[in-house]
Amino acid sequence: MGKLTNPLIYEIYPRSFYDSSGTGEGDLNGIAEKLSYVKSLGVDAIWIAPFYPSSWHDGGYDVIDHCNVDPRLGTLADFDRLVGHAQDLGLSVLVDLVFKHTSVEHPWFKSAVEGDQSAAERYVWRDAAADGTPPTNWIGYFGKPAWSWCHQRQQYYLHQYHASQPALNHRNQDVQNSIREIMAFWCDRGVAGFRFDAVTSWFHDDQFRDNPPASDQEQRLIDGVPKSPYTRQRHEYDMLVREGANYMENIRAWAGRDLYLFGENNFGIASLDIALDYTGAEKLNGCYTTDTVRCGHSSKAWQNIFDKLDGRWRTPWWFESHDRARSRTNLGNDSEEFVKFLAVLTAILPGAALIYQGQELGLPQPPLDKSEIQDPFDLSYWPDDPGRSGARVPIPWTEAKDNFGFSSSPPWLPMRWQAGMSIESQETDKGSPLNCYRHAIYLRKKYDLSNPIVFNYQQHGQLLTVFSKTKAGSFSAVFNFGDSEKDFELSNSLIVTGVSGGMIAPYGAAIMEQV
Ligand code: TEU
Repeated sequence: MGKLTNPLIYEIYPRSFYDSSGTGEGDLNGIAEKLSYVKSLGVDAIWIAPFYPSSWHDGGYDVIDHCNVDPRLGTLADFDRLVGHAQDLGLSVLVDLVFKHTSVEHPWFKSAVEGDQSAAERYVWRDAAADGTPPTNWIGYFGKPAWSWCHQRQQYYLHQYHASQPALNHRNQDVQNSIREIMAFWCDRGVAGFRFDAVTSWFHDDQFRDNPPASDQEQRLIDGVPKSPYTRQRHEYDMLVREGANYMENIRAWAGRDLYLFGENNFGIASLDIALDYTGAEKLNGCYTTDTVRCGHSSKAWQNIFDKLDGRWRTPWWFESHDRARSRTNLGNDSEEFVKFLAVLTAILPGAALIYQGQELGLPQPPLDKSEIQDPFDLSYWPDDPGRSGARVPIPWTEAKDNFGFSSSPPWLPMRWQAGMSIESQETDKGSPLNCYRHAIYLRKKYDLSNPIVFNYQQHGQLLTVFSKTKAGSFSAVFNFGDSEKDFELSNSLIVTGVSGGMIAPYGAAIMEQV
């Protein structure tokens, strides 16, 4: 299969996609079984969230062995079959590599704890402060101190997420060699590229300076909820770019030219600048970032983003992931109109884009009780933050079977979907979100909309208008981000939602061909 350029990538969270073995958790064979559905959407690639042996304290992002499959999800032979099947269908497979940290159960960390010095150097250790407290005031992303005490070594180890996820030291040669080997291992199995987890957090301040107390404004910058007494492991922007962004050149050199590499920017401040710094011809192809998802509901925000990117389409667009509450509820007004609005927007945005499983169904954020939640992020910020578990509830395949056809056993998170939301119901409904996504993706491909030669945009109050010229023609699009109707004349429309009788409704959108 050819090299990926500006791909449309479908994210699969394996535990919640499809369960082929009746355990209540999805698995690799389940993905393979349902690949033709994924193909039918028209996407170019799948990104499979971690399926490696894991201690499952952080949904699989606490890896014990980077080169294997967790027995709960299958085997390496299942993975190979999945890749073969994907290739037959013309779908590229991207896997998620977690190099920010490992699990405490990883053999490297276990050896480090047992006293092996070279294994210890793969991680970040510090002595306690004179009064026995952690060496710095850093707070992790899950809201707790970023240091945990290791009794055996009589030292603290750094972790910016859960205490079971000790941070790797990327300045260590053995870590770098392992990254190269792990990438080669998956390339040999036929993957077309990688998603690098939390890629902008791989480095820490090597001078171990305390963070200043966070200002109110800084606290609000983190997803709108004040979460910690200190800016959370807020590296100097300078260091992030100097060391972290330059490190991407090594990653590219180790991976080779042909792989599609993208990363997740989880740095909340100056997030677009950082994403741009991490990408480019010698670095990552793409780096997705919170600034772009947050502008889901404002025309002015889009104008700012487009101005800032200035044709550098290296920040894959996304509205959902396994880390965010469902967009219909979180960004929109819970209407089907909003779901279709995002589908149309996804069609015309230049560059790569991500779609998360179930986004194409317009699933709302499902209600969960605190007692049903296992995710450490959600447990820390409950109930102030909408959390991540809702997006991880398994997706509904059919209403005709128990557990919406996801599994023959009770699912690992309760499924409370409304009637009509399943894939089976939406397949037969021409006006469903699913069919709107299919149509939007079809247009994106047919007219090469992800690769514009010219891309202009204008914001007039609540309306955003876009003009795009590609090899396949000239197109205009309109999006109503406001809460009132606006005058609007349609001509030569390719896809329309919420436009009628010369008016465009709130969250109405259209793409038109200019003939
Ligand atoms: O996410 C990093 C990250 O940005 C999250 O911690 C984010 O702050 C949080 O989910 C709120 O939106 C990646 C993975 O996608 C996430 O699932 C992991 O928990 C995390 O890294 C640690 O590996």
